[in-house]
Amino acid sequence: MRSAFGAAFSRLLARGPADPAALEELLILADVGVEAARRILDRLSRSSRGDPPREVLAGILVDIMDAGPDQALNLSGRPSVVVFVGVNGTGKTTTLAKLAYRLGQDGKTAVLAAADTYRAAAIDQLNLWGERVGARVVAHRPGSDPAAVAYDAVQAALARGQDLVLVDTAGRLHTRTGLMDELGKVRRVLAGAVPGAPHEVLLVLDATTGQNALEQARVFKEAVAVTGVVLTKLDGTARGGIVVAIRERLGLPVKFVGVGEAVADLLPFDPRAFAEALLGPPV
Ligand SMILES: Nc1nc2c(ncn2[C@@H]2O[C@H](COP(=O)(O)OP(=O)(O)O)[C@@H](O)[C@H]2O)c(=O)[nH]1
Ligand SMILES: [Mg+2]
Repeated sequence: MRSAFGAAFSRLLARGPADPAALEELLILADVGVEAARRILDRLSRSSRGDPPREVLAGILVDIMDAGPDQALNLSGRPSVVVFVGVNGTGKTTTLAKLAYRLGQDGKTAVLAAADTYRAAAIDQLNLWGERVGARVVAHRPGSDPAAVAYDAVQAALARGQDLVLVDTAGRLHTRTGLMDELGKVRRVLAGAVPGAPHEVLLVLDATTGQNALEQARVFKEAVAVTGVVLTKLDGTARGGIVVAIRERLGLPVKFVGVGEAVADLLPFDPRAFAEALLGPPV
């Protein structure tokens, strides 16, 4: 995340209690959202007088963002099945490949399921990533049934004793029932194939779309049982406060952040480090 707001927060919080109006404005500019900003200010006003305001604010932000045990990826399955959902262009396919790469560094093997079957290009893209990260890709023809692809990918993982199945899906929001039907079927097929599957349903959100990402999250949360969020393109925005808004408004844990287009540009979300980056260095 670029630290454009860090300097402003630092200045505001450097000497004693900050002017609440100025702080509220800054929080909203950082995409924390109007309601979350109000609640943060409210908590700040209730903190004891002597404490350094920057540390109190950092503590409040960490408290909101930290999901405790839900922070980590659930890898309890054999194989663990992770489904990626989100609208087109948010970074689902790229994130899936980055995660395969990251877990591969830990010695874990993954099968990639090309269950975004709407566009031939989407299947080609996943095949390319599979080659790059050294993971097997299961794909059917364009237009085929996404649930059948997911099923075959699980069977391939079971047959080869692979640790993970990462399922790419199409991101269509325009027909909510279509999305629900399709993802519901994928989910049922996965649940029937592996106990506890899907172990994660990760909603991929583009940080540069700001409050719009929050609205997407609300719709997807209604349609499918989302277990966590990946916030991509944080390298392209200074308004990282959207993480706070996601936690505060939707209660979803942010599990990873995307910080670039390269395969290593996916980081586990660290609430403390994130709060420090948002607020800038203490002065
Ligand atoms: N700068 C940046 N670009 C990203 C990040 N994640 C994904 N992208 C880019 O976003 C575009 C769309 O990604 P893609 O994975 O195809 O999105 P999908 O439609 O949701 O599958 C691609 O050009 C990616 O390289 C990120 O963290 N940072
Ligand atoms: Mg894609």
